[in-house]
Amino acid sequence: MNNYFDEPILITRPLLPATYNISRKIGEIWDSKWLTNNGSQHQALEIQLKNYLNVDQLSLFSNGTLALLLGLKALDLTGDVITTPFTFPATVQALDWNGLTPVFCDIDPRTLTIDATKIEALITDKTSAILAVHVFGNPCDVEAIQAIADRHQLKVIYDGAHVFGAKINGKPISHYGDMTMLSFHATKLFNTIEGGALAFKAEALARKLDLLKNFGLANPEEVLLSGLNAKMNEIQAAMGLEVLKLVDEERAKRHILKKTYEQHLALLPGIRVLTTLEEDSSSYQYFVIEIDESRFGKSRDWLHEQLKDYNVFTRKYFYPLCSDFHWYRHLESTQRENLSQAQKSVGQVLAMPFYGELGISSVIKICEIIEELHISHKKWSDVV
Ligand code: T4K
Repeated sequence: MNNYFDEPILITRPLLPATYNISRKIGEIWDSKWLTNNGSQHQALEIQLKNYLNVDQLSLFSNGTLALLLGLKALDLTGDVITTPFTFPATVQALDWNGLTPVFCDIDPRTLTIDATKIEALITDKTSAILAVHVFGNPCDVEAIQAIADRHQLKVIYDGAHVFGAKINGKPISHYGDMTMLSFHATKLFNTIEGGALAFKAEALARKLDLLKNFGLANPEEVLLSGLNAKMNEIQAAMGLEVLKLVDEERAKRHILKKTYEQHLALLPGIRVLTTLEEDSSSYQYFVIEIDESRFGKSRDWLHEQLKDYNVFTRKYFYPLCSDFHWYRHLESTQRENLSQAQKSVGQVLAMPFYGELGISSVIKICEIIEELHISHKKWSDVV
């Protein structure tokens, strides 16, 4: 195994500022004796992110899941929400915690986002919203979704955990829908260790979200809403201010790695790159491929396992489908025949190692390993 990596290669590593820059920031926080509850680092980050992302309104949270959970709450949704089964559990768990019922819609085979052509058939008088996910940075069909929502007076919420900084037709992706959640988890392109935000347009929502993430407290003696604690603290915000300075360079590095992957994987049959967007349109969050077993000769699960022998750890995001969670078994929309594309894709998708520090030579080596595995399997199957 010439191509064995000495150190484990993971799908991502956090973007880390130099320790002296973080120490300096922590010094500022210590001097201020203000650790959380809308401190100066928090305020600075909110302004800088608004400018960087070019959004009207932005509200910071302690993580993306709580941002989504409280965003849904702020919109006063009821009953059923049409969503995708192909997502991270947080998307549907945010519905659960709001007492909302997910109605699962199948996905588009090209982008793996909700199939907009199948949404309308699922709408009933109980439907209050569409919760769609820009999966791996692939944007949903935002125009079609908005047209459906307008026809049926539904709210549209995007789980944009994977789309920090991405644009559609030159516009920030969060321009679409009533609100977009962003995740700033350590594994995201832009991170605040844990963290997240909601981007939206309606000014009235800003006040409501400020209340919801701070126990509904209007002042020390007035509780206006049933909220919870979802505030981003000063160390998270300080981390964000430093990481933001590194994001553009990281995007440029990931662009080169993406090109390298694409160039080398194009030589292999049965591998399709799912994250094809570039430049402004891309969030450069993940590099994800799909394995067509009938052409590649072996399954996604086989490749995932074999790569471990070379110290390469890919991920089968988003296996299992959310519609297969045991607590949804009673729901009609979880029936497998309604979700045939999602059932197929969930067995084919593989997220590859993708972060600037990985470097071009490691990407080439990973592609060579895949080629080696493909050839050795082919030789073997030609013999038997
Ligand atoms: N909606 C969607 C569509 C999402 O994908 C997510 C989160 C959310 C909502 C919720 O947003 P948050 O509440 O998280 O802000 C990871 C992340 O924890 C999660 O944020 C992310 N999506 C999901 C896709 O990936 P795991 O369980 O895969 O994480 P873990 O610990 O296995 O880490 C992934 C890789 O990163 C590993 O190979 C190790 C590496 N890593 C991880 C951490 C935490 C590091 O190198 N350093 C680190 O500090 O969920």
